[in-house]
Amino acid sequence: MYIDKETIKRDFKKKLTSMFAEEVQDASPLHQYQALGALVKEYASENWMKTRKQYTEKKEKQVYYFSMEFLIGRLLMSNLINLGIKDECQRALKDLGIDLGELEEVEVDAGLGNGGLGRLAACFLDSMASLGIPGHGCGIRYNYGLFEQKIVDGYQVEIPDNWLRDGNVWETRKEDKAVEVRFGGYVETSFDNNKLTFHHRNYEPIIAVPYDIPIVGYHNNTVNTLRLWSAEPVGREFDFSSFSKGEYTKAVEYKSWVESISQVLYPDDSREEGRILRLKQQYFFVSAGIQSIIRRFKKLGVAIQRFDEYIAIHINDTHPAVAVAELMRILVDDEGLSWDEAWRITTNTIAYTNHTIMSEALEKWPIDMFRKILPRIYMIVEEINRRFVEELSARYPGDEERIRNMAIIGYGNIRMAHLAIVGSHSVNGVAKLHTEILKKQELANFYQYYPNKFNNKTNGITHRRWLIQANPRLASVISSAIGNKWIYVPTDLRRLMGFSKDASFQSKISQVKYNNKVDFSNYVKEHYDVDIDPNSIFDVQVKRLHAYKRQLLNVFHIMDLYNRLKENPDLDIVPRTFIFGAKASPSYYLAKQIIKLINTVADKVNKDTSIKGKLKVVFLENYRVSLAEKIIPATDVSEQISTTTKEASGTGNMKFMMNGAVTIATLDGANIEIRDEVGDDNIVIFGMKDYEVLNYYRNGGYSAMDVYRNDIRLTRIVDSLINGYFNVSYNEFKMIYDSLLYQNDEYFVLKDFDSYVNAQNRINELYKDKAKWQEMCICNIANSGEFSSDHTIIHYSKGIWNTKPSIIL
Ligand code: 26V
Repeated sequence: MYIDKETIKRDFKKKLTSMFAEEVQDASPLHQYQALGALVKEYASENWMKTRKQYTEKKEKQVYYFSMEFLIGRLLMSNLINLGIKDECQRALKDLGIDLGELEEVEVDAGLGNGGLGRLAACFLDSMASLGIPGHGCGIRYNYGLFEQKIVDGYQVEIPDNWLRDGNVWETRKEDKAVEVRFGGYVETSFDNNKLTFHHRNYEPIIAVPYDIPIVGYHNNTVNTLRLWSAEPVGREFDFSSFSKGEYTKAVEYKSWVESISQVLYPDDSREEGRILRLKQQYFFVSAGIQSIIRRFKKLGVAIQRFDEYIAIHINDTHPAVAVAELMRILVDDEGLSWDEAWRITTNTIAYTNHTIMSEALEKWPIDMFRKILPRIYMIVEEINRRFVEELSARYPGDEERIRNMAIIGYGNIRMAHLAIVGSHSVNGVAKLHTEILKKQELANFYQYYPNKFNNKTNGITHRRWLIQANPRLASVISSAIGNKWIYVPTDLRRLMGFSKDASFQSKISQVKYNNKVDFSNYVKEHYDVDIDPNSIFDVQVKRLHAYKRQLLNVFHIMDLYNRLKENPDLDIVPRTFIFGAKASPSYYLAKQIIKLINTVADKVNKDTSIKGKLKVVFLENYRVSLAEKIIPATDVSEQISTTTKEASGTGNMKFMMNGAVTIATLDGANIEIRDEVGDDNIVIFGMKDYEVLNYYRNGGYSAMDVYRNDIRLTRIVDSLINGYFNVSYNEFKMIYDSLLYQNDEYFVLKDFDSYVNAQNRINELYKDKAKWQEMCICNIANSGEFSSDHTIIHYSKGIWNTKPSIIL
């Protein structure tokens, strides 16, 4: 799309007038941002209509990505870039005395996700639209996203994320597309026309109202839709009738009960109470989403028996797995299909991605709770289970244990992963190792039973947001070397390999990094009043705080380095700035202690002038998408140090690589595939191998206590957690201490310590050789195209969904 500067100026002023009756110079940055956002949305609207129309007219197969989380962050800049009007817009605003960069900062992140899983969904939406694939998102419009994190006295404090306070310029409320979702009540059966029929009685109805957000493809006229559902009480009439009967309180209660459903995103912590509400959230958006798909499908005038030829539904983890039963319910109860026909359609339509082997994240719902909330859905799950167990008994006669372990319902629970596997035609892991572990360990029984369902789809990231948008300096240096084909075909970045030893190109790359580091240093100075040196190595670990991600290992290395510097202030190391960013789940106490530890170490180290500024530690508050966009382009060393086998894929690892950081990593998740791309010389690997970890988990034999006793560095570090070394209360880090020594260090922090310190020493040496370091950085950028989510989405599209691009002219 091309719009000239003068048109943008005129349209922008008009928007300010119509929305706020203000002139440019009188409008606040918020109003300026809102007017610009509304204008950009308007520019996208024609193509939005066109896209929808073409999909319908050509009866294109469409895919719906069902996810509890879409961590989309900000949209202004990515929409401007994808529409192709960023530069013109920047110039227009400049003429009006407005800095586009400043307006960008006004936008509040849409933080509707916890971490990797939610961000992946957002990257996938961008890639589907940019590839012209008819693919949409379906989720929940939470009134509150993931909590905002404040650090007070070194502790995490959670603050509600009221992201809708000033409205959301990107969404359109579609009241006419609302549907009803039913909870509770009971089911009556009757014989109508010789057919067993089910009647859901005495249920609580809820209205699901969709809010649509345009998903703009890159320079291709495609605009797909992210549809987020909001829960509302049924009609005003309800309130009035209750009121007139003197049941005012009941009406108010009903209203707040309904609204609680889309009120808040759950942190990814299964310890959290209030799981009932989460089950309601799941059914709420799944039912609404499927109803609206059916409604759209019916407009095509195609027989319902062919539903699966026109629709693919992808479920992002098990959170939307109730889709299997809901689609069955609609096909059997509402459409009158036979069970077998409905089952064929359902399993052909649905596909499932597993994102973790962490057992605490495997969803189970107690039968009683499930049945009470979703009585008809429960009956259907029971029937699916009954038939599945029958099949299993035929295949494995007498093998009761196997059958019990594989059943969907067992030990008083409904196992959502089993429902998802049985009810879909494809089950995929998110990196090669992860998929192998699923096949050989976690889901081995299912893999034996359904070998053809299992497949791998290694995760990816959108290079448009994570390179073009977040790092414009780098994007421009790349294009000046190899042209801009890489923007459309990201694997074309490989051609940078031809420049990896080129001194002049190396110096350009190094200059870009330096400038990004200066920008980030200024940000840290402004927000944290900490001076960091852009000439030091920026060593960064940003991700959710989890024991398995081992932020603790990173801290222990810092403590060791500090001890060494105290002993020898002239130690020959390149100055280092260790940067952390991480939210801990509110009830995950160990994780919160680790945050406190990082801040405590930071305090001690940063104040100590005797180490001559060689070491700084910064904990960034409130890590989120928009902060990731600032820190990743400024990073030298990317920390990907999870306990091998535990990180399903990781996607931050790919973002850093694409921005020319060197990775220090265990051979876990997609780190392995990154290593395969760049080769051993361009990544620093350490730590236990997958088979060693699996062997210890299976057979035991690890003694954390021995490792602690035999390594004097570790004795000192671990002891300092409880011996008054830090100026904190005696119990402050007791839980960390106990997890290592008395719970035998489940994640092998102590075991991998020595190998990690050696790897860090290698980083130090490598960095000293400027040319070699730059070569490594270039090699990482050059090989990152493989990890564009465009690539991933092409594989989903061909291998799972059977969708194809629909070019919008
Ligand atoms: C778990 C739970 C448990 C119940 C409360 C709500 C909730 C929400 C999220 C989760 C965690 C889901 C698993 C997850 O986020 N996995 C991550 O997925 C990324 C994308 O595939 C992958 O890169 C990461 O390695 C993986 O940890």
